[in-house]
Amino acid sequence: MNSPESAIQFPADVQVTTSADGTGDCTVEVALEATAAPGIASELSVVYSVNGQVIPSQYEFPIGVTTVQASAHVASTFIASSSFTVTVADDELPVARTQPVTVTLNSSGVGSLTVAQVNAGSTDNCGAPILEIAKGNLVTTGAGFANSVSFGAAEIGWQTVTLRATDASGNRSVQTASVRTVLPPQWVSRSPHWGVVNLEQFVATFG
Ligand SMILES: [Ca+2]
Ligand SMILES: [Ca+2]
Repeated sequence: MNSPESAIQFPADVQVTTSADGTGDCTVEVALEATAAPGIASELSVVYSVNGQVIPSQYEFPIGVTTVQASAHVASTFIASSSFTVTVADDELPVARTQPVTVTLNSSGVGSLTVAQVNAGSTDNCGAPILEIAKGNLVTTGAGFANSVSFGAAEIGWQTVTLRATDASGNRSVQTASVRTVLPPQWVSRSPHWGVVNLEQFVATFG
């Protein structure tokens, strides 16, 4: 018969994703299973621990790499110990949520739009995602994403911006938002020309 140590088969290093047990959190439940040769299997007990703390054999592992220590006993006699790693990766996309925004140009004819104005509660399963915006309807790999964008007088009317959410693991998603850019009130009242431009854009959009 083999030595008692070789009769114990500890769990191997494992790589899992957060979605493996259902989506919506940054953890995954993993069942740790050690096996023993048939003659001693019924008396095998294995204690698992992480950082010195005993954990159940069915355990919720966080994102990243966790080293698990395992100690095997047969009939209360210590037989062998081992360690292995559980590596959890976040494979769930963030959710980018936008809301329509109105940007009023300032007296210099410039209006700034920030991420915070466009964001309507974007989330990720692993903490708050990084949010950026860019002009236009872009894919996740599009260029020009930044914390804010600005509009000029030539962009009065309806514009589209794209909000991009990036989680800590680099997963990304996008969502567009409608942006209405309007002249400052004093321009509309003082300048019939600018008021007409605004109206023309309005008709083109809704007429
Ligand atoms: Ca999960
Ligand atoms: Ca995620």
